Amino acid sequence: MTKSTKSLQVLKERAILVAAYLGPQRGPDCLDELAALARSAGAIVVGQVRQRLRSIHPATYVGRGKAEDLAQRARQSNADIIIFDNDLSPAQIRELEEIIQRRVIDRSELILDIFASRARTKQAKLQVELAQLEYTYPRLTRMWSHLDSVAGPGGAVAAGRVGGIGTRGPGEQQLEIDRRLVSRRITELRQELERIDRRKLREIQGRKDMYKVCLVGYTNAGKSTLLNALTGASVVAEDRPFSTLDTRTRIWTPQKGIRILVSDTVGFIRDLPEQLVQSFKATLEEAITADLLLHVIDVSNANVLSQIEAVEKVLTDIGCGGKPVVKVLNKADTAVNTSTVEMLQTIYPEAVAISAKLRIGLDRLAQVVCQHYAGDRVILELTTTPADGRVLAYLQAHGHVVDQTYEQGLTHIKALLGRNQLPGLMQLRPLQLEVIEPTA
Ligand SMILES: Nc1nc2c(ncn2[C@@H]2O[C@H](COP(=O)(O)OP(=O)(O)OP(=O)(O)O)[C@@H](O)[C@H]2O)c(=O)[nH]1
Ligand SMILES: [Mg+2]
Repeated sequence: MTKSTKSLQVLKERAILVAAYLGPQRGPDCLDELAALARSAGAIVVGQVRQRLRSIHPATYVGRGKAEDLAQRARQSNADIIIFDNDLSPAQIRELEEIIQRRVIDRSELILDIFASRARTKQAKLQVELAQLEYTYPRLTRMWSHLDSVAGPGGAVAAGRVGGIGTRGPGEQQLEIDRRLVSRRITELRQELERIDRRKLREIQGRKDMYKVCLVGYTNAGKSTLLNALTGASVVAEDRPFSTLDTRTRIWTPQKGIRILVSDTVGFIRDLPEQLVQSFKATLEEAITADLLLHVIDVSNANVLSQIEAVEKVLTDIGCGGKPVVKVLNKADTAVNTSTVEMLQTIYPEAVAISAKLRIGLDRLAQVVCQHYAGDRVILELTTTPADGRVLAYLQAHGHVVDQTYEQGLTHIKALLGRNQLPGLMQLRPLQLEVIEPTA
C-alpha cells in the first residue's frame, strides 16, 4: 500500500448527519447535499437523522432527549463525528459534544474543511486560513478543555488529532496558540490578501480591452467542464462539491476573429458561510469585473430551482445584481430531465440548453455570447486610406461592410458594427469616423 493511500484512510471518519428543521422540511433531500459534502471531506456516512422541531432549544439546538438518542446511535454505529446541517453556536456545539461524547461540527465548518483540504494556490490557502480562523477558531478552542477527556479506544476522537474533519488547515496548529496571536494572524492575513486583491484587480484591469465572460454557478454544475469544452483547457472537473477553488482564465474564440476571456470560478452553495464569501472576494472579483456572466445550471439536480435562487442571492450579495447573465442549462444530456429543461426554458426563455460533457449546444451558446459581445449595432461612416488594410479587415471580422467607395485616394466605408467593438476600431485610428444611428 502506498503512503498516500494510508494517509487518506486516516481521514475516513465515520459520520452521522443530522438535519433539524422547524416546520415543513426545506427540500426533498436536505441531507443529500450534506452527504455529498461529507463524502467530499473524506467521511463515511454511517447514519442520517432528520428531526422536526417545534422550537430550537437554546442550549442544544435539538432537544436534550434527541441529543441523548444521538449519543446512543453514535455508540452503536461507532461514529466519530456528528455533522449538523444547521449552523450551531459554539455553546451549542460544546453542550452537544458533552452529551454525545463525539465531535460535533456544523455545515459551515464542514464546507470550510473541504476548502482547507482543497486549497492549492497561495491565495486560496490564505483565504481559507482567514475564513477558518474567523469562523472555526472560536469553536476549535472549545476542544482544548472538554474533549481531551472524551477520546477513548474505539470511541470519540481526541481534539488535537491530526487530519479529522473540522481540524484541518490552521486548526490543529492554532490550538496551542493564544488568542492574541490568532488575532494578530488574522490582521496579517487580511493585509496580505488585500495586497493580492489589489494585484489581482490591476491584473484584471490590465485586460480591460478584452471582453470578459465569467462562469458562475452552484458547485458541481459543470463550470470547469464547460471551460474545458470551450477553450480546450484542462481544469480538473470532478463529481464532488468544490473541486475548483481558484480562478482560471482562458481565451475563447467563439467566432472567427473574436477573442474573449473566459474565467472559471469557485462554486456557490446555499448559505455559504459569510466568512468564506468575504475572503474569496478576490476570486469573485472575476465575476464582478466581467462583462457577461454565464450562470451554469445543473438540470439533473432535484433541487435545481433552489440552486438557481442560491446563486442569484450570492450574485446580488457580491454586487453583480445588475450584470447581464445568460442562463446555461447544463447536463441536458441526462435524458430523465427533458421535462426539467422544458420547464426551465419556459421560466427563462433566453436560457441555452447544453451538455458540456458531450459538447452539445455549444454553437448556440457561442452565438448568444457573440450577440452580447457585439451589443446593439450602430451604422458607421468612415474614411481611411487604401494602404491601411487594418480598418477594413477589422470591420469585416467584427461587423458588416455595407458600402465601399474610393475618392481622391481615400476609401469611404459604410458599415454595421456592435457598439462594444467601437473602442477596438478607434484604436486603429481611421482618418474620419462618424457614428450615424443605432439600428434595431
Ligand atoms: N451528464 C453530464 N455530466 C456533466 C456535464 N457537465 C459536467 N458534468 C459532470 O458534473 C461533475 C461536475 O463537473 P465540474 O465541471 O467539476 O463542475 P464545477 O461546476 O466546476 O464544480 P466545482 O468546481 O466543484 O464547483 C463532473 O463529474 C462532470 O463530469 C454534462 O453536460 N452532462
Ligand atoms: Mg470546477
